[in-house]
Amino acid sequence: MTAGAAPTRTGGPADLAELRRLAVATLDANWEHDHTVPSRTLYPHQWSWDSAFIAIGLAKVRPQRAWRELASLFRAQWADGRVPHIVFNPAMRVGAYFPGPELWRSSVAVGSPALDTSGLVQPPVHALAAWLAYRRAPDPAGLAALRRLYPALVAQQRYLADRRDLTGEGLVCIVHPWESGLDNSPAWDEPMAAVPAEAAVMRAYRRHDTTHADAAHRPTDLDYARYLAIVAAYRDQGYADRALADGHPFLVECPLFNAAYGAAEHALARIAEMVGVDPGPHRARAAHITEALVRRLYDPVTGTFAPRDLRTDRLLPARTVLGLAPLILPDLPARQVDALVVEACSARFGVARRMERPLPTYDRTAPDFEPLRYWRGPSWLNIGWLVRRGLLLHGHPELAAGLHRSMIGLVAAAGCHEYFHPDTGVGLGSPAFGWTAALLLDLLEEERPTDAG
Ligand code: 9WN
Repeated sequence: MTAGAAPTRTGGPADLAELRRLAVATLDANWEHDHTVPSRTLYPHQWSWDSAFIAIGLAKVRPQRAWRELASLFRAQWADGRVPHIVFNPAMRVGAYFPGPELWRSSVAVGSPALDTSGLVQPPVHALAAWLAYRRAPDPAGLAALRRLYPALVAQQRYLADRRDLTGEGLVCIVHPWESGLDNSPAWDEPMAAVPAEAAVMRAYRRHDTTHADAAHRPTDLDYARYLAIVAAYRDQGYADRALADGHPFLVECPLFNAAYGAAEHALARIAEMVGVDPGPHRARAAHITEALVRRLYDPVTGTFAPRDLRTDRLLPARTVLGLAPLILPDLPARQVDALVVEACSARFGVARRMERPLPTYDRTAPDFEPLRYWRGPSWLNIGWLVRRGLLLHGHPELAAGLHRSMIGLVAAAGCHEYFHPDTGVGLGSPAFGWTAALLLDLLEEERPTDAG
């Protein structure tokens, strides 16, 4: 089915031209001097992986903005190369987002930039985004932007390789669920249960998210108490990674984060070729990451990838959509590709040529599947976009077309929501969400990604 046949239901934009207009209008409305806010209400600052996805969508319609989006994010890169997961807009009123700069206190950390930021990172999808933005707008201005970004993208990878590979085995760890981007995924339930905190901690703070979104669709107060406890542990070490091995409360190797880390080296090899640098070292690193991912996170019993908890050295049991993310690696071996296609097409995730229900973020058959709560079931466009890309890369165009149709159908019916009920398609969270609009635009372009694009 083509995008033109996207289902339309009452209340949603009717046709493709209207969908395109809605997406562009959403991105324009969220544009804030040099970046796009994910949402004016829920997330009024700049977020790291949001900006990467947004740049991909902006490239065709607002190419200059696509490059400004990435450039503004990288202006907040720390001296050690980390790209912070939030860059705070100083023009926003205090308390516009919780937790704000007063909690992160980045300005007193060694090597932090002039702007207030968080001290965490998010999945490094930026090199891939820069490469895809260039493919979508391959003009001299784009090439100049790629040239400027290349050293910063290399430094971002270097930070991860040098500071976050705690075992020396070739994968990098995340130190907070927020770093996964899938904050309250059931994947994190086991390690989070071991983080000491009580829901009562939250009485000292005022959460902002639950004034803009239904509390039943967001993480719980207990989740937030633990999020803050982990931030405090990291911040009180000055965000210095050398202390992580000495009892940091959350240390996990995540399959999505590491798939992005590997895909970044593939993208950097392409960018290096374009800007006249030897791509060989990037190719070698990419191969090393894929090999480590298969060795450390692939579970032959379940036939999918799982996060490894470094505190227990065990694979975590929840079957989440994080396990499908290694499909974005062009060099994933056929054995793992085939197993992930089986997993994707199982009743757990329901990918099919004629998908009847949107891709969920968690195993639909699990007893604790929650279709309304954030990353514990709902469907998100960035995840569908990544899985679709992986299916295309590995020669499954019919399955990719099913996902494509289902994602366009979601926005056609409900608008550019942050996430969607995985059965009914009802829109949840922010109603005008940046990456939903951006990735919808990209999907509407009907590009067929190959290894290169
Ligand atoms: C915490 C901005 C971000 C996304 C994350 C999503 C959510 C923040 C929050 O919003 O996280 O970083 O306040 O819940 O989980 O993936 O980048 O859109």
